[in-house]
Amino acid sequence: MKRQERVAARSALTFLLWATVLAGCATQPGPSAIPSTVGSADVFGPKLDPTAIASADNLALDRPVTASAFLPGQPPGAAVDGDVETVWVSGSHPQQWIEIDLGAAFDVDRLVLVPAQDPAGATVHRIFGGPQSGEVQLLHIFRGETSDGAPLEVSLIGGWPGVRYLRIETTESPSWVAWREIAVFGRPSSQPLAQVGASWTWPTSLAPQS
Ligand SMILES: [Ca+2]
Repeated sequence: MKRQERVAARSALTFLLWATVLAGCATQPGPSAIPSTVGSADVFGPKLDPTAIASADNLALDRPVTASAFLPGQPPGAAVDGDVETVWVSGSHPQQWIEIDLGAAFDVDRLVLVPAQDPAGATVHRIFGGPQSGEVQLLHIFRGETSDGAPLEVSLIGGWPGVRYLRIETTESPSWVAWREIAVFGRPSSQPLAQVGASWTWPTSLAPQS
């Protein structure tokens, strides 16, 4: 083989190797494959701090809750009572939703969701928030492998502004939709609620990725 042909053959082989590596990267699921809102970070299965969920800092604690459905003895309020042993159970597979009224507008900068799930597997949870029930926008999508009791968490520097109603819709799951606990953290919104409601636009930098 002439030198030029050997060089060409090596180049072709190098190209094929890189193409194989890149194709492998594109199909390998992993943390980087989980979409997250700009400026935030998803954490699947961090060590749970029960005291934070049951503390007064949890804006969702004991707030009014509605849901698409529930089983007797496992009402929507069990998802915001500060106790991971009590569970809201919809009694059905997706799609199901639960909505919390925080009682006032907050700039929400952290969510912790503790699923009740059997079996473990791939789930998709869409998080909506807004100043009014029925006037909510998509904030974030959790998409990944989840299991019973392993918290899902998202944090956002600066927070999602003007959120009074928080709605979690589960669109995919191998299990009945159920939550052990939903905890919400943030600070009073810097914008008056009426003003937020009258000019409800979502900053491009906070637009969720699907
Ligand atoms: Ca609970």
